[in-house]
Amino acid sequence: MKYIASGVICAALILASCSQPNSTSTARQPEDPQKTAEALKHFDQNKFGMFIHWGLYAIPAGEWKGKYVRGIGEWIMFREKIPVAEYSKLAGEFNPVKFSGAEWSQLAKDAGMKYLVITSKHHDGFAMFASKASKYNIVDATPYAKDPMKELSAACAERGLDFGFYYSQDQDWHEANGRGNNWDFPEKRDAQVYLEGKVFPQIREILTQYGKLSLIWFDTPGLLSDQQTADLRAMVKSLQPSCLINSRIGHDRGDYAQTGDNAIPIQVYTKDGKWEVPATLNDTWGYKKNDQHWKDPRDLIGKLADIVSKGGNYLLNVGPTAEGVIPPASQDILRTIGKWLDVNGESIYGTNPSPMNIRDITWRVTTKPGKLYFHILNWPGARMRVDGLESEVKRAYWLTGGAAVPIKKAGNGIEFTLPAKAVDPYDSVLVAEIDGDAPKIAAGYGADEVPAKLDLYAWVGHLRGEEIRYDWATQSASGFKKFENASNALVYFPYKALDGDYDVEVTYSCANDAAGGKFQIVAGRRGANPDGRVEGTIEKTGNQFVTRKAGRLTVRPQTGQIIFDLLDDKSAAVKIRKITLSRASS
Ligand code: JFZ
Repeated sequence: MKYIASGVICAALILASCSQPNSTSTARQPEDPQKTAEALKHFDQNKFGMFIHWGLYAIPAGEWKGKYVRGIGEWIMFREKIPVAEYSKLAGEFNPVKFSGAEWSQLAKDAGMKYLVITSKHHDGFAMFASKASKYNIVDATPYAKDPMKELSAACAERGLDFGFYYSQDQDWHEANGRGNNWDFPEKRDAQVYLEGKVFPQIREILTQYGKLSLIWFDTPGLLSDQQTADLRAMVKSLQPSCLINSRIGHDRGDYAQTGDNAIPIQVYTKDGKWEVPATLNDTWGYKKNDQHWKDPRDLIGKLADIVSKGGNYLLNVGPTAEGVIPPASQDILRTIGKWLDVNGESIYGTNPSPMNIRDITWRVTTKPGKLYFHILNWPGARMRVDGLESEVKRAYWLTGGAAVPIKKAGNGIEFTLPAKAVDPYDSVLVAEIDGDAPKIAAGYGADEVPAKLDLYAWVGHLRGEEIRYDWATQSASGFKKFENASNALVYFPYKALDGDYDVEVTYSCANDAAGGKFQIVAGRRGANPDGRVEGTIEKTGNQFVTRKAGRLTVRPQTGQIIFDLLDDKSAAVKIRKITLSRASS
C-alpha cells in the first residue's frame, strides 16, 4: 500500500517544511498502520452514516437575486460568480437559533446511523467552527457567535456515534490562493501559501478542538501536489493516528475509497478495500428550498442493502436550513429507514459482502458466519430460487416475525417457498442458516466472477437529473429531459467489473406518438474519449415493454461510467427498464 510507505518517508520531509512560519511546529511521529487498520475495521462495521452539508449557502437556499439557480445548493457562489465581498455578507445574517446538536445526533441515531460527518469548511471557504486561523468563521463573523460543532461533537459522543469532519482542502473560493474563484482572483495562485496560512492551521484546529475524529472527509483534490497531499496526511495521522482519511485527499493517499456521488458499483466490489457511497436524499447537498425531489424510503433501504452486499458504506446526506432545522421530509425518510433497521439491523451492521455475483434486482445477500441474509427487494412470487448456492441450508426464517421459510434443493441451488405478498414493504430479510461458516458457491456464481450476460436494471444505475423518476411497479425510469448542455440520464458504474466487447440490448416502452427519438449509450470517463458508444432509435411499442438490439459496446477496466440518455426531447413517454450486456464471443 502506497500510503503507508510514503507516510513514513514524508514524516521526515515534513520536518523540513515545518520550520516555515504558520506551518505546524511539532515533530511528527511516523504513522501507525495498525491504528489505521483497526479504525478501518470499525468503520466497515458501521455501514450507515449521516452526512451534513451546512453553511452560508443555506441562506440563499438555491435562489440568487430572485432567480432559481440550477444544480447543487452549496455551489451557488461558484455558479453565480458571486464576489467574495458580496457572498461574505451572508455571514452577517447567519443565525441558526434552532440548531440543536442533541436533535441532530438523535435523528442520526433514530435513523440507525452509526457515524456522522459534517462540513467544517466547504468550497465557499467559510469555517463552521471556531477558528483562529481565519476570521471568516461562525464564531467571529456571525450574530450566532457560537461554535455549533462543539455541541454536535459532544452530542454524538454521548450517543455513541462516531464523528467526522468534511474539509475542502483545495477548493476555497474565499481565498486568492485557494482554488476555484477566478472572478475575484484572476492571478495565478500559490497553493502552498494557502495551505500554510489556512488549511494546515484549520486541520490542526478540527483535530484538537472536538475530541476524537473518526475521519476527515476531504474533497475535490484538484491541483495539490503529491508532496502537499502527503504533508496533509502526515499532519492528520500525527495528531490523531486513528483518524481515517477518504480517497478524495488525492494522489492515492486515502485509507478508503470514495465512489462518486450516488455512484454504486454494478457488482460486488472488494478488490480495492473499503469504500463508501456519499448520497443525497433529494438532488442537493446544501439546503435548497425548492428541491422536493425526495427519494423513496424503499429506494434508500434497498440501496443500503445493495451497497452493504457489495462491501460499501452508505453516507446519506441532509441539508439543514440556515435556522438550523433539518427539513421535515428528510427527518421522516430517515426515521422510516430507522424503523426498518430496528428489526433488520442484524442483516446490515457488521456483515460481510455477498459471496455471489449480482444477476438482477430480486435480492441482495449479506453474510455472517453460518448465515446468509437475503434482502428481497422485488417480490418474485411464490418461489425464489437461488442458483449456485451449494451449501446445505439447515433452516430459513424471516427476520420480521421469525416464521420459518420452507426450503428444498433445486438444480445447483436452493428454492425457498414464499408467501403471496412481501413480508416487509421495503426489504424482506430471509435468513438462511447454512452448514459451516462460509457458504459454498458454484463456479460462475462467485462474487469475483461476472455473469456473461448482465442485466443492468434502471434501479441499479444512478438516476441523474432533477426530472428523472423511477417507478417500482413497471421497474423502469422515465423523465429523460434535456437541459442546457446536459441531460437527465441513467448512469452505471462498472468499477473494473467489465472488460471487452458487449452486445447491448435495451428494454423499454414508448407511446407510439413519442417514438422516433434517438438514444445513446456511452462508456467512458469524464474528460476522455469514450471507450465505447452505441446509438439507436426509440421505436413505437404501444406502451408495451420490448427488448431491442442496440449494437456493440466496448468497456474497459478504467471505464468510469456507462451512461444512457436520450438525445432529443421526445422523451417524456419513454420508460427504460434495463440495459443488457452480453459478452461478445469474438
Ligand atoms: C463534491 C462537492 O463539490 C459537492 O459540493 C459535495 O460536497 C459532494 C459530496 O462532493 O462533489 C463531487 C466530488 C466528486 C465527485 C462528484 C461530486 N466524483 O468523484 O464523482
